[in-house]
Amino acid sequence: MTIIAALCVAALPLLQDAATPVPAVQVETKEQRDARMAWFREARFGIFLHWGLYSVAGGQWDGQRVNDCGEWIQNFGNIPTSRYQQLLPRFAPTKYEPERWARLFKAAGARYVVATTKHHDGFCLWDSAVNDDWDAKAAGAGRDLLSPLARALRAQGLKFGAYYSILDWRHPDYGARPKFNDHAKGEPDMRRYVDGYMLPQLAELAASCKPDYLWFDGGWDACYTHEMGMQVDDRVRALIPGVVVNNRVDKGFTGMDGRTAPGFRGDCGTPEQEIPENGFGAGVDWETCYSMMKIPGKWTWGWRSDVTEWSTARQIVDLLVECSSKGGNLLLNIGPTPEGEIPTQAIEPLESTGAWLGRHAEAIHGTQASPFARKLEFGHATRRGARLYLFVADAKPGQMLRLPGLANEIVAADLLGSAAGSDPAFGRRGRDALVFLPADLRPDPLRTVVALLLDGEPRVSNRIAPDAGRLVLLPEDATLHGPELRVERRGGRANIGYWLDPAAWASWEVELPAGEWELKAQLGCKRGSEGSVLEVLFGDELLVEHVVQASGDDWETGATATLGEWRAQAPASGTLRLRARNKRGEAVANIWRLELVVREPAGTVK
Ligand code: H79
Repeated sequence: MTIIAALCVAALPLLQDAATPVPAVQVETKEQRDARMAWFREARFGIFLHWGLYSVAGGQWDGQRVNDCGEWIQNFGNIPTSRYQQLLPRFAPTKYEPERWARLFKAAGARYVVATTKHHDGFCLWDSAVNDDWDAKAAGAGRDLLSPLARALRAQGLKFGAYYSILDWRHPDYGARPKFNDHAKGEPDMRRYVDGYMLPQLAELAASCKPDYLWFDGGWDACYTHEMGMQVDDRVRALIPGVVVNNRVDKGFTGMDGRTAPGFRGDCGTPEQEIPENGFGAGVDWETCYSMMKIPGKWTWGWRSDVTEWSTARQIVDLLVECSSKGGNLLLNIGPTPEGEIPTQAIEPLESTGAWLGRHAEAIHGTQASPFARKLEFGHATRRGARLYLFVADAKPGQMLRLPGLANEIVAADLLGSAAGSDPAFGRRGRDALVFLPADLRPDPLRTVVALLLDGEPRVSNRIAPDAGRLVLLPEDATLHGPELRVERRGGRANIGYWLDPAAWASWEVELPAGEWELKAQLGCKRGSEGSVLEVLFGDELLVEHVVQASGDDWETGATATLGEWRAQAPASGTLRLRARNKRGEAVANIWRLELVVREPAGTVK
């Protein structure tokens, strides 16, 4: 070892003590990370709790309804802090029994619970030593509400996660002080907020509850910087070895789609009220948070007295299946009442979800994302080893389930849970595996699940191939190249649009059997912009050219057109490309779908 290297090694602990950001996560090996994330990946289902002073207000202030999320009432009601704090003595949850909560969440099939320790209003649900007048001790509760919850959850074998808002509407040092904060005096000092308030509070939580998971939120104001994000991330990982930290700890979280920009901290992505179209890809952990409580036109996280709609067990199971099939978790939110009860309307859906999950645990917990890149016609899939689980929405007796491109042999097929009937039959059609639900099927009222045993790990060709002589190419299955071109959604129908630059193009990976093919398209062009020339290529071979016609007086009206036909001499796999030779008006065209129809299978007798 050279002297310089030896000095560097010796200096490292000193640097860490000086709170210099050290990329703590990056020094972890893949094996270490897999071990640390194991419980999170296995879990698939967690419960989110939003509970605090806003629960007392319940969405109403001065006898008026304040629209939007209950936990945002101070902001949307523009309530001065001096008035908002009237809620403090009223937060006296006399019916709070954390053991009961823990039993319910266990019965629901959840594996972890994330509870608000401090939301944007700054109120702390524990007895914080750095905050005497704005915590559970100072409230009607008069005591720490979190440690008993963490203890009760762990007694049920559940993990405990702590939600912590970086954003703070009350603290005088928080850098983006809202106008309604009439409590704060002097100049805010964000450094002092992080070093003198946030970090000590996180140390308190580490000592009292030792969270398995830290769920940061509200770090989007410019006063909270990437350096602070790294500092907080380093500190909590030092305080709680092995802790899981969400991506909102840092600034790489860019929006409610929950992705993490490269180079930023966080173990998991955090989509909010939405499930990513295709997951986040292999090896990227994520969790969708979703509230089961709705008011007209919107959801709420904190309890409101005027909630009109509660997620049903069917909706919860659908969300859970969809997240699992895309390799993510569902964090399902409930806002407990100010008295400390889980609202009665939440109980039946949670218990029914738990009953379904109990019958189908092997198809959810510890599974991996579906091996099929595109949406399946019948529903969703998960997998574990050589097992493939098929979740059938509205299963019908005798229904055929198509598994496009599954190359494996199916060894066995069973109905799981309470779905009853003979064993499903199975077979093949070309490159697709087929499974047939039995004629005597009695479906599961929530979701019918078929468990397949394959001859090994699933091997799937995700190229798009014809079904019954038709190859359908949809916008959501396309790879888009070039500027601006994007998938637009209007009224549930997707189209490729914003084709403003004729250099942009779209492609699909396909399998093309030999034969005489006709290419049709559903496309649109606003009158006055017609005349651009489309080209369709397979590999480098130009198949057809087509002059775009006007289809209406706007860009929303599509029409069906035949683009051309050709003969494929031999079957081939490759890239089908749609490009433009030029642009004659505002845009080239909007494309709703391409469809290849075989006119005459070449030399095949079936
Ligand atoms: O606690 C619940 C909500 O109160 C909280 N997160 C959930 C779990 C939440 N607070 N605000 N929001 C959710 C939405 C905020 C969206 C925006 Fe932004 C913040 C819009 C502009 C700033 C994030 C950053 C999205 C775009 C830029």
